[in-house]
Amino acid sequence: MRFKYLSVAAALLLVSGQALAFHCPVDMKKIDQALAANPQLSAEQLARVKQLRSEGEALHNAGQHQESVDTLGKAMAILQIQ
Ligand SMILES: [Cu+2]
Repeated sequence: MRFKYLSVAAALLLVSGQALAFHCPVDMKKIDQALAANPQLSAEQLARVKQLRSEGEALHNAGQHQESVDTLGKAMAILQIQ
């Protein structure tokens, strides 16, 4: 019985991990689109967004999807997109 619950929990974790893995490229695309639309940001903000964007991509490529989503989320907050 216990094992059954554990395997369900493990399966849910796996699914949410895969959903996150899919989430990062979507966020990166949103950031790229926002950057391409000539956002009204200071030079410092723009540099920060680009830094967060590349950090997020590196984290995603390293399999650290939650960290990637968090990092990309900070860039999206600066860009004021969701
Ligand atoms: Cu990812």
